[in-house]
Amino acid sequence: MKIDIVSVFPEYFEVAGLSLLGKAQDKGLVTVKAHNLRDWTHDVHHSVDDTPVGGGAGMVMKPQVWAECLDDLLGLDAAGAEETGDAQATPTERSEDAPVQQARDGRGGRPVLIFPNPSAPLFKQADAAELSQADHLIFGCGRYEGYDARIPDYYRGQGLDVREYSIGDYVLNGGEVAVSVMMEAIARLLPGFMGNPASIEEESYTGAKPLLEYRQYTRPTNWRGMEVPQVLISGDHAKVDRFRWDEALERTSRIRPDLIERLDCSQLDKHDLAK
Ligand code: 6GU
Repeated sequence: MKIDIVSVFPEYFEVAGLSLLGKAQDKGLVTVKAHNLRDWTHDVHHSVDDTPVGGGAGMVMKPQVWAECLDDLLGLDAAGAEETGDAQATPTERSEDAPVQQARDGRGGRPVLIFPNPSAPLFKQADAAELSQADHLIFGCGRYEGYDARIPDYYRGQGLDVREYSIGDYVLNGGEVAVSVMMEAIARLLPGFMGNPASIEEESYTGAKPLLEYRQYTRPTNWRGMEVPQVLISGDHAKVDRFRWDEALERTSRIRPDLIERLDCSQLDKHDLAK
């Protein structure tokens, strides 16, 4: 998988060289490259934003700079004359789906464009799983009060797969942290990324049981006078499974009742339904 990230703070992504993501890069499973959006500016101030049309506080990221950058990363020709005239018009005989074809043939398979946006749908484990199948992801980090809404719309119009996601109901200063979160959630699902693939199977939100996980313990079984639940040292695997499933169900209904509402009831037995 190839990951390109566009940001005005590309240094932020130096961390991608560390930890498991760094190892995955060494193994050739994934390559992560962070680009500085300002490299696609032409003015002396390298400005990437402007005041909002219609008024209001803050600044909005300009579409021209983003498009020059994204066209480059996608291997697309400049689509046409820009409002400012800073990109030359290229009137061609190109057919409707030519840009997508170009993008596909360009750098590593059909790309998916992803823009973090606090006002977008929530990024879920299912999205991470789906995106882990892609060959090429391009993340565009917005800063300040966001980016011109025509940017994602334009690339959708070009036939590209464009996503906008929020990572939760809180406000961050920009998309960088959100991209780190999404990138890690996606990359760890790549085959060969995890040392032990079984640890992915059992996790919360995935697999047959989309519940919060049961609590874990290790030795010593008595620590500072605190015992681990006796059933876990009974050696009775059926009882251990039952105990863990009960705990997962109890914790989920208490902490995340929204997950219980979405639970497939065919996964529950009489014992569960009694509670
Ligand atoms: Cl994706 N961006 C920003 N700026 N804030 C957020 C977010 C994204 N998701 C939650 N808060």
